[in-house]
Amino acid sequence: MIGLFFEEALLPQGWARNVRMVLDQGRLGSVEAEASTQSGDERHRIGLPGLPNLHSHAFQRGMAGLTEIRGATADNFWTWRDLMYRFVGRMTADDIEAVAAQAYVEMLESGFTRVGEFHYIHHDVSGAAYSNIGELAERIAASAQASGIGLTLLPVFYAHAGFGGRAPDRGQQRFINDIDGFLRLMDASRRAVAGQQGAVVGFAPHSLRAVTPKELNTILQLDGDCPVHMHIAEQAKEVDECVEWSGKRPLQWLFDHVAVDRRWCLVHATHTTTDEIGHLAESGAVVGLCPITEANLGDGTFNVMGFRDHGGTFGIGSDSNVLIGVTDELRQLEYSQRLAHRARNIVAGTTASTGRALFEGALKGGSQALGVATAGLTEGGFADIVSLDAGHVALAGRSGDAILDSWIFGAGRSVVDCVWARGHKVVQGGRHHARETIARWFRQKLQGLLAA
Ligand code: NGQ
Ligand code: ZN
Repeated sequence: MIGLFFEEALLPQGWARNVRMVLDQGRLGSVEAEASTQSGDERHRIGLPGLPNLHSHAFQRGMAGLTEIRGATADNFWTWRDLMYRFVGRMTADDIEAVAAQAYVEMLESGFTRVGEFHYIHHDVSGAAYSNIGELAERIAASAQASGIGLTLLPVFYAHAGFGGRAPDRGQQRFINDIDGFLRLMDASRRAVAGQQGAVVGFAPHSLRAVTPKELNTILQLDGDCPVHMHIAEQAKEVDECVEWSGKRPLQWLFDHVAVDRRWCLVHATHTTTDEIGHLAESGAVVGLCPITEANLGDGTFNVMGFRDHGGTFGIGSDSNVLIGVTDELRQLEYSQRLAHRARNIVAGTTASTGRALFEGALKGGSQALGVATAGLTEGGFADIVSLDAGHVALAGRSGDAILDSWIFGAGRSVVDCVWARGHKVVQGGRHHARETIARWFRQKLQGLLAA
């Protein structure tokens, strides 16, 4: 058992001084405030819980920065998606594993200790099934293992190209399963993570575009308890097509046909009416906001104010992984609101510190969405911990909430010192222990991919 001592740490009940934590087999055996150090304790100044990253497509890290060129036609989400499909079309299983490992290292170095991998590439480059349907789920599990990040694996059910059961496009062949295939994929995914402490398997109907109502109903009967994630109402065109198909907007349709509750994570929910916002908050589902990706893809701005006023729960995800960063996501979330409303300190509502509201909001919502029962630094919870470099100039003279505000708004990832994921210290001095080897592997795969 390892003892960690923090001069100041953020616990579920708030900031506490002289906090001693005992790490016991990946969990927090005890958390005691106003404690004294014991011999052998590792001492740190500032301790925070690690954050869950509730929505990632790890493979997209490999194309970061490669779609920022204006094409001949108007550039938008759909033209970006065509480029993304082309990239998918070239990635081998080895490529996917290396790129995911790199993404997970970067997540850990920024302060994410668990990832919700919304995993939808299931077949080989030709679109044919691998002999093992869990081949790529195993690659994702291996990357999580190599990096040490906690994994909530969300195998995706994807069957159609658009509302009304439209046949899939050529670029979508690697994603497609029928219900039987998906059931086998679920079994294989459970086997793929079986050896990993704290791993969770949920599932994800990709979007209302990709599943029919009948298919959705069938897969929802799979398991009464695990997390269910779905993309929804991200693009205006998607809302229009849904209305054309059903007479209802996507969220409205979902609430009318499915019992949406706390096990759900609705990713994006960018385009909502006031009614939908109220319903969303009351359902207890988590809204999965991916602020950097939503800005990068030109999605629009989620109605944080309305949602906050109804007591809704949100979490954050790095989605396309064009840039990976805890502080970057939280800052972008708040700034998108400030720009839209020409006001300041919006996510905070009535509480005082925006940094605190962002951080604790993302901790609570992310934990719920990823199937982690105990959020934060508390006895029995996972030992997912981040220490900050108190000597960083951005934190000069800061304590309590000002640490979070200054880290998020005045600095960034350079303030992260150590990160423990399920009790293993994987980042020290801001650097992941396998940073060099994984980066070398990633570079080698990218050179091959981009030369092709
Ligand atoms: C995805 N990404 O599944 O990677 C999607 C694009 C789609 C985002 N929505 C594909 N950000 O939604 O059809
Ligand atoms: Zn997504």
